[in-house]
Amino acid sequence: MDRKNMFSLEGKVALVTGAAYGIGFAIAEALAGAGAKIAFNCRGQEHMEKALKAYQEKGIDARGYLCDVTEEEQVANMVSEIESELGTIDILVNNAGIIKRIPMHEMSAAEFRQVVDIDLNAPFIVSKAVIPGMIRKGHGKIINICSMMSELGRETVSAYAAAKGGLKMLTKNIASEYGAYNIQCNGIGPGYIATPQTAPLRELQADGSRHPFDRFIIGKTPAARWGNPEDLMGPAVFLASDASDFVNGHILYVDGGILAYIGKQP
Ligand code: NAP
Ligand code: GCO
Repeated sequence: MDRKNMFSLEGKVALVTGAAYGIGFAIAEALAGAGAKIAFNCRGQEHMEKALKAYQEKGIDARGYLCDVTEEEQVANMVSEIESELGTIDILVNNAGIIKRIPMHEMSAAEFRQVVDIDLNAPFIVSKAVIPGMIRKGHGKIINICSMMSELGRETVSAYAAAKGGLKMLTKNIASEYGAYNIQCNGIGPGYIATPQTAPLRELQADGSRHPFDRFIIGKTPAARWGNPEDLMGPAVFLASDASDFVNGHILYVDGGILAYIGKQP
């Protein structure tokens, strides 16, 4: 390890899934800032065009690929295109994800399956596609974006919690199975982050007051604030870099202290 540049990603190729905006975009920006070449994907052409413009405005020459991460053939084609255009993938961030907030007894099996398909099956599919290249190269970094719901449950998010709990264990299993190939697989568990995914939980009420859930999270977070995607940038660079070569199977919670805190007295 070059101790002076242990956080450098110069010469590395990073794929960040679902990085058209939100947490994925911030992580891709951080990895680019550390020197990585960036590939990202999403499903929507409109999202793609806006994302490419946003990356260019930040001086990042990101390559975008329209790909549904639940579709194994699309993922295989995307990885093949990245490898021919940028080189073998050194860093994979499984970030793409959705949530459905529906009481479990009202949720259809199809809705449950859709969340698990994107949030758990897809990280398996994409990791399976990139690991052979990492083995050939003799190194690799896989970062799975987990959640508070990898540890905790709450009303209406049964599918999401099941998926993110499974993603925590998939992270540990990839770490176990591929550590011998100098591949490190870790998770980042963001707390409550202000992105489109959580916008419904922060909507102002008709009387202009804060959403009850917004107030709840402020009370459950020692930092007394929502996180921003930028709060995840440093942890992502750390887990993508040589500085974390002996960190494997770890979920790094970036939650402002939520998991450590019983919560403010009402
Ligand atoms: P977001 O704003 O909803 O962005 C999700 C991204 O994933 C979008 O770029 C979306 O683009 C893409 N995506 C969704 N399904 C996809 C699919 N099947 N194939 C390819 N791309 C897909 O979400 P976020 O808040 O940034 O969250 C990103 C990740 O962090 C998710 O895994 C989420 O579960 C996790 N997380 C979020 C929070 C939070 O508080 N925000 C906290 C903990 C964990 P398209 O729709 O165009 O495909
Ligand atoms: C919810 C939120 C959370 C966050 C995140 C917390 O409805 O509870 O969407 O699930 O997205 O996963 O870590």
